[in-house]
Amino acid sequence: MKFDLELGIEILGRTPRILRAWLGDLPHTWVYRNEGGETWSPFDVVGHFIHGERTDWIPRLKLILENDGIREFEPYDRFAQFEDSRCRSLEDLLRTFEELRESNLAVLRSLDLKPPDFEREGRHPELGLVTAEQLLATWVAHDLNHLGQIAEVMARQYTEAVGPWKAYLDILATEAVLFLSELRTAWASHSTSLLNGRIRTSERSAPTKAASQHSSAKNLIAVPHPREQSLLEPGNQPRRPQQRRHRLG
Ligand code: NI
Repeated sequence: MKFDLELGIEILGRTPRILRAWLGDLPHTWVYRNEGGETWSPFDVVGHFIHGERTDWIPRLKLILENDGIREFEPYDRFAQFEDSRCRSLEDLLRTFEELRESNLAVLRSLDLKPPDFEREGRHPELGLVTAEQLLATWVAHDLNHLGQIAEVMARQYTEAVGPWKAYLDILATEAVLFLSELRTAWASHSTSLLNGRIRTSERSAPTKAASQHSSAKNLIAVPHPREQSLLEPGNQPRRPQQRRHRLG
């Protein structure tokens, strides 16, 4: 789906309300528990949202518009929330995030971006040149990424409590279990396809809609299962990290 600013703002504007409705008056047991080790609790994730509002999205957008690829972004500290959130209440964090997001969306609208602005570039310390549009799309996807992380850490508090139903719940699976499951699916699908002699390399990477609708017909290609296709792409790693954090900022 191509990026659209108004559609993106629809998500960005909702995130503070989602967090308040979800966590606002939730018992501490849900809010402060992580998955052990260096994993994040829902409280940590809210702090991370705040740090992004202060140092990442709008400051980087302004840098792009003012310097157009010349000045490099400041590296993003993905662990700053542990210090910044110390001794603060969840209510305090939620209110801070609401205010910062509202003010940042007001700034975004006031910039009145025109089509050429979306193509302007910034220099990321690790990724190199990135466009304003990519930054804004990442802002939206990043919100959803960490909302997913909150769902994960909360669901995984019941990893043992659900008993045998754990086998049916992807959200409770460890990375290793998911990878093995995907490998099995990929191997089963791949073996069948090879036996039928229906795979052609060029079509593997770009199955057509018509082909996927009629894959049993004699002269049509076998369409890889989406999981298989994903695994076969060069450089693809097991799909799910332990938590939906991100390596880069
Ligand atoms: Ni993040």
